[in-house]
Order: sequence, then C-alpha cells, then structure tokens
Amino acid sequence: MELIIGTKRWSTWSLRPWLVLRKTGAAFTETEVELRRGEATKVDLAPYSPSGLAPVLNDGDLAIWDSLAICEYLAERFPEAALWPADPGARAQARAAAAQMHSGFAALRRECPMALDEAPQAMDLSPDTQEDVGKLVRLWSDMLDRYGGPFLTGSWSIADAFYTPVATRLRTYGVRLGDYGDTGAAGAYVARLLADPDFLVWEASAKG
Ligand SMILES: N[C@@H](CCC(=O)N[C@@H](CS)C(=O)NCC(=O)O)C(=O)O
Repeated sequence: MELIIGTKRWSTWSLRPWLVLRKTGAAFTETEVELRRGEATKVDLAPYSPSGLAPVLNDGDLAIWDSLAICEYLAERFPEAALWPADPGARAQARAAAAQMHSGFAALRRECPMALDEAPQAMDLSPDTQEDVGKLVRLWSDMLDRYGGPFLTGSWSIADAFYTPVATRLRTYGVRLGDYGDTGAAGAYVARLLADPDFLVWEASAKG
C-alpha cells in the first residue's frame, strides 16, 4: 500500500489515516507532496489524487481519496487491528466523534493550524474558537468518563486518530483547557495523544 500525504508539518488530514495505517502494522510506503498552497499544489497532487487533495491511499489499483474513507477501509481490511470498538454503541459514538472532527470545529481549524515546527506560544482565541475548545473539553470529558479511558471509547480507535492533530494545535497555541471547564481528564487525554509512539515518529520526521 502507498499513502500519499501532504506536508507533514501541517497536513492534519494526512496525519489521521497515517496513524491508523501504522496501527494496522501493515507495510506501506509514504509519498509526501509539499503543499505549496494554491494552483501549484493542485498541479503536484493531480497525478496522485482524484479529488486533487491529500491524503490518498493506493491499494493495488484502488485509490481512496478521503481521510475518513481511508480509515473505514483500513478498519474493514484489518479487522484484527480493532480500529473501531467492538461494541455497537461505542462504535457508533466513536464514529460520531470522528465525523464531528471531520466536518466540524471550523473556527479552531481556521485560527489554529497545525504547525509542528513552531515553538508553543500562547495566543488570544476568538469567541468562535473558544466555543470550539469548550465543545472539545465537554466531548472528551464525557466520553472518557463514560468509557473509562484511556482513549475516547476505551482502547485507541480511529476517533483518537482524528483528535491527535487537535492535540498538537492546543499545545502549539498554549490553550489551557482548565479555562474551558476541564477538571484534568481532557488535558491528560491530550498528553496521551501527544505521547503516542506512532505520533512521535510522525512528529520527528515532520521536524526533519
Ligand atoms: N476531506 C478531505 C480533506 C483533504 C484536504 O483538505 N487536504 C488538504 C491538505 S491538509 C489538501 O490536499 N490541500 C490541497 C491544496 O491546498 O490545494 C479528507 O478528509 O481527506
């Protein structure tokens, strides 16, 4: 298999399926396309991506071009990796959490891009981004409480891959979750995501 990814320093969409692919234990090659933004990137990605966006997973002659679709495909292809929880209720909630990240948190994503090469520096967040951070704290705290941790639905799942880039954003922009109602569980979850051995491999190579 081959995973086409964007610039590792800031491609959050690429990081998610890359983490999931690592958790399968399958061998894969990665092809990093530098995201130069605008028309140049479209030209660079065109030979690889039917959507003109990264990531893309190539498995034989099959190309899958959306991060969530790639993760779903991997979950079906590698059932032994237990990439979603076995319990139907927990699985539905893990999927809901991943989908919420896939299509939500627009203000946080816009205002706080992933920037793995930048030193952490606190910044003032807009009201919309503050609202997103509050939403994150409530979501994480509720799920960690319900399933007992250490990840959102117990064992690590695709949902946790979807929130790993957010954990880097919170670190980079010095967001103190205690200011948003965290009593410790959400902050500990962020630390756990950032200590994931596969994430550390990605981070080291992103910093090059
Ligand atoms: N919904 C897509 C979004 C992918 C996406 O937006 N990728 C960005 C990189 S992080 C991209 O390829 N941008 C190309 C460009 O900027 O022209 C997914 O989940 O894979």
